[in-house]
Amino acid sequence: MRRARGLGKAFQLVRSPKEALLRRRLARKLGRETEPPFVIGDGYVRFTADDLPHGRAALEVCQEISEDEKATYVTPAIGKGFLRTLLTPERLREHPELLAFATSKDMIAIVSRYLGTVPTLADLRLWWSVPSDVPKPPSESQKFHRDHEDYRQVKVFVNVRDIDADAGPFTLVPASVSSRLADELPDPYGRVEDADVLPRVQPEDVIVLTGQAGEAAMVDTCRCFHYGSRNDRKERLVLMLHYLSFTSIFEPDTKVVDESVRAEWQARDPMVASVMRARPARFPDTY
Ligand SMILES: O=C(O)CCC(=O)C(=O)O
Repeated sequence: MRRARGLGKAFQLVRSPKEALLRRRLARKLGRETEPPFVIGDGYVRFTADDLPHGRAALEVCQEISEDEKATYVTPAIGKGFLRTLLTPERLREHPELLAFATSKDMIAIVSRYLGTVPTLADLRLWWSVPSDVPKPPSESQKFHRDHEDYRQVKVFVNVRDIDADAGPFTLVPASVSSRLADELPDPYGRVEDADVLPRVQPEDVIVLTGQAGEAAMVDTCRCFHYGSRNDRKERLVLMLHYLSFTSIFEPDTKVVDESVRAEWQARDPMVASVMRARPARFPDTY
């Protein structure tokens, strides 16, 4: 898996070397110019929506639209039944606060510092995890796993409503502990049973993102084992932002940040344009 990932990244680099280089340079420049309010430590950091520009406004939009979106939700033919996406590209266009939050200079400075490159915003979703009503054994992303888009990536999770233990909170193991755990597991790239994880880590190494509406975290889901949506009693609503390096192997198949949304944001400013840029692309000469 590590070798396949390395080859995939090399391929992306060969496709657009100039862009990859410029993004790295820009990340260094941003680091010199912007002192972000916090940094991502051991593969994750907790914060609140009020710590970043437009965070409160984005949270309020999600709270406002979620009831309507739930009422009109149509189950898609494919996808996980327990984890639903409420936001549509149309809603994103109607509520610019969401992309303003996702592309603020502070947000991009934090993610760029962690990734070493100015990221692309691969996706932005309002996730609705629906209760199963009857207890079921965890399946798919309800089991411990790591994502495979890259060696590093950043997902941001903002609690849209209060989330307690019954609402299927996102749960993670910090990167350093996950790395040691991966060395001990027979199949560290697959879905892993709790029985294989929990005896190998300390209870305090299992970080559960319960909290009030507005509490949030940034998580490197490639380095940190994690799961979520194990909820058989209460629903969970979270805003999820997904940042990738330009050279990441793949992006999500279906995206809320689609080409029409990107196109409208390209003109805002060079930084936003670069974050919203889809692959493959060339940096503008004026950049
Ligand atoms: O919160 C969840 O339901 C799990 C999501 C997940 O596995 C991921 O974002 O990679």
